[in-house]
Amino acid sequence: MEEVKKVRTVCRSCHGGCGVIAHVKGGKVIKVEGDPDSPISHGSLCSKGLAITQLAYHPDRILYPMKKTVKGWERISWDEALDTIAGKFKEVKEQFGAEAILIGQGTGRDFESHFSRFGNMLGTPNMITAGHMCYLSRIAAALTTCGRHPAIDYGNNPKCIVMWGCNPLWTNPDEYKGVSFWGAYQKGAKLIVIDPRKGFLAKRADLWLQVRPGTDAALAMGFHNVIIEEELYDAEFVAQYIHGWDAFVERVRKDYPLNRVEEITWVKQDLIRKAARLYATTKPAGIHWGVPTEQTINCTDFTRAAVGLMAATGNLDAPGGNVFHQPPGTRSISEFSSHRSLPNEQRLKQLGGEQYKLAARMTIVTPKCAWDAILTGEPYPLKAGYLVGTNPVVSRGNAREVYEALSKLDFLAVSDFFLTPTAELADIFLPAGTWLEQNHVADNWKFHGYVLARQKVVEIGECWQDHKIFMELGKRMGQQWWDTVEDALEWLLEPTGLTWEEFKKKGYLRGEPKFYKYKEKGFSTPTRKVELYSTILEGWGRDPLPKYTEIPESPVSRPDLAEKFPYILNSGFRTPTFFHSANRQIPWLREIRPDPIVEIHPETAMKHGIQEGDWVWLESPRGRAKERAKLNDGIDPRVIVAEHGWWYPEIKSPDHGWDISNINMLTDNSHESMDPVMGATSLRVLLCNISRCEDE
Ligand SMILES: Nc1nc2c(c(=O)[nH]1)N[C@H]1C(S)=C(S)[C@@H](COP(=O)(O)OP(=O)(O)OC[C@H]3O[C@@H](n4cnc5c(=O)[nH]c(N)nc54)[C@H](O)[C@@H]3O)O[C@H]1N2
Ligand SMILES: Nc1nc2c(c(=O)[nH]1)N[C@H]1C(S)=C(S)[C@@H](COP(=O)(O)OP(=O)(O)OC[C@H]3O[C@@H](n4cnc5c(=O)[nH]c(N)nc54)[C@H](O)[C@@H]3O)O[C@H]1N2
Ligand code: SF4
Ligand SMILES: [Mo]
Repeated sequence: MEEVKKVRTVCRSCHGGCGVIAHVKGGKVIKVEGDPDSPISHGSLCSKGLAITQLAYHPDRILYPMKKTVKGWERISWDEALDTIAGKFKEVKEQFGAEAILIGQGTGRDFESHFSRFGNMLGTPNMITAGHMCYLSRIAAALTTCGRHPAIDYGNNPKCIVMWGCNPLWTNPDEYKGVSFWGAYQKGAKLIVIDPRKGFLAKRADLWLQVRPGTDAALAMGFHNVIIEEELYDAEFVAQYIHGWDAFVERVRKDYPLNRVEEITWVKQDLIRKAARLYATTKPAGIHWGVPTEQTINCTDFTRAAVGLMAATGNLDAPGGNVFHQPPGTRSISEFSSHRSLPNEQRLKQLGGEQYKLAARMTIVTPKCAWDAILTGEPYPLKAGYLVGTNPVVSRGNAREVYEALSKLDFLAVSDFFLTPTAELADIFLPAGTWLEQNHVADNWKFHGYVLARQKVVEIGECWQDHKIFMELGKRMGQQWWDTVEDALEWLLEPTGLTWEEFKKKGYLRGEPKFYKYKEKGFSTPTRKVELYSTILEGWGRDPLPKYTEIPESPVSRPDLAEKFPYILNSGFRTPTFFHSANRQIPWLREIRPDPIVEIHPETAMKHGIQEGDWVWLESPRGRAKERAKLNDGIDPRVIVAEHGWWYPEIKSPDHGWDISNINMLTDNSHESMDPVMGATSLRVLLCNISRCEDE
């Protein structure tokens, strides 16, 4: 019998981080299990991580490069694929300038260092990611306010946790896996949950605030109101370290009395008062906030107001509060990505850069500006694109427009595991390696203070890890890269004194924890203080103080539209089995959740003659999508909660049913609906109607 070899590595079926022991037999991974020594996951793995063997060895997975011909997809060599892409890109660059090439990724996939280096060296300022409305938007707002991202410090046992629009037990996002939260909660922390839906955590919370979707910025200002009126703030910190406190207090007193906050947010004044008191008087207390707070016009203002709460209560960079974790000492992503190689005159051409200044500061383009440029040729046309690990036809706002725009590009290359609806629009398909097939210093883009050794376990077909694809494509474009993927990792690790081989053996590195760092150096903002009054926003002619802006498409702002579309659609509910548009073809996962689910209140169901399990149409001014109704009395009857990310891999090429249950057929990406400095798309709050599908 052939022996089973065990290899220690790190998962990345979501944003990644969980430690894995992969069991290999006969050159194939036969199963994975949790690594008990992982500082991130302590032996736990979720359903998506456990199902990696079904993904990696899926019969539909594409294992070699392909080109599209009149007869359909045809296998080609890596040389032909990369030469074709490089040839096209050179042509476009010569004729239209590098800015006419769009490169795009989706959510954090642990290759952003290579993605940005490739883009910068190519000379295109037009890089789209999910960062305009996810995570990077939070980092950007935090940078302008307090200089760095303040992550909740579960390791030092917060006594009060505010779970603000986040569901970490299912989503395990960014800095923390659900298990870290659960550990702190089990030790007796008080729990405040702010969520329009009564889920697992809301049911266990000491206080549950059922907020109207999209109004979190107003609620945060309501918390401030209580903290100011009852003098629950840390007077010493405020006096020494907050810039613009008096102006802020005036704003809060004048514009956010609790009766107005109740009217905006639907949360009773008493409950706001109780929650603000609990947060402000329990020390230490941490806020863990999630992506729904970012996917509206209030994206930047919410994060700024939330950072304000951490600062005013003295919980900023305090153990068990919200802390600035120390980096682990490797080279940073910005160093790796060679920022300076993007010439300033190219930077200035960034689409939307004049309008979305905060996004421009992070060198990302809100995708709407890219679609506009392709479809209208204004301010200049985009001609070619390379999309890596993203399925925008399903994952971006206003899917119909995305589809039209990508179809209109002269040339598109896509790297993925499968032929998704987006990949079907490409001219060249590149087969990417999964996390089982890559060497990387993982998690180096996160703010949790760790880097982790992800080591290659197997090779499958002709798939290459994306890092290698960027390198080899880059070299063909005349860019400076290292000879091998591992050589680049050696350079990343160099300041730590470890080689890649040594790092692999060690497993991970952690920055030495240190708190209250501001006492020595202040905060990394222009005034060295926490800027509740932002000098940066002021310089851009924007409101320097946080505020709540009514959602442009809500029953309040558009009563006319609400006559036909009376419900608030809260789209993007995550489930433990899927990752956005991924995993619909994985048998173990699809079996658990075979259909797209939309949750409605029983009263709403009754009004429309809908019963549990019925297929229903959801419709907005932009389009419609079909999902299956599930009754839930834990949501407000005025709100509808729908899953996103649905396409049907089982419906064959080329469209795979991308427009049947894709909730982004309904979402809006108009400039009026977006955050004015970040360009965050409004995915979570819009108006819709519902009806039973009569043809089912
Ligand atoms: N299984 C799985 N995990 C994932 C993902 C996935 O698709 N599937 N996606 C990953 C990505 S890219 C991200 S960004 C993260 C996101 O992860 P989270 O930040 O946890 O986001 P969600 O699970 O979408 O929403 C969290 C909670 O916010 C509530 N909510 C909805 N709208 C609002 C609102 O307006 N205000 C407030 N206060 N609460 C609201 C929802 O009901 C939900 O309970 O998850 C990551 N992890
Ligand atoms: N309506 C609505 N829409 C949303 C959201 C919402 O809440 N509501 N959430 C938004 C958020 S927060 C985000 S971050 C975006 C995410 O948007 P995307 O990142 O575009 O979505 P995914 O479906 O995760 O990724 C697309 C593809 O990446 C492939 N992939 C996975 N790993 C790799 C890899 O290592 N290499 C390569 N080459 N391919 C890989 C998968 O097979 C999948 O086909 O979606 C957004 N869309
Ligand atoms: S939470 Fe993410 S990193 Fe952890 S096992 Fe699941 S998919 Fe993998
Ligand atoms: Mo995200």
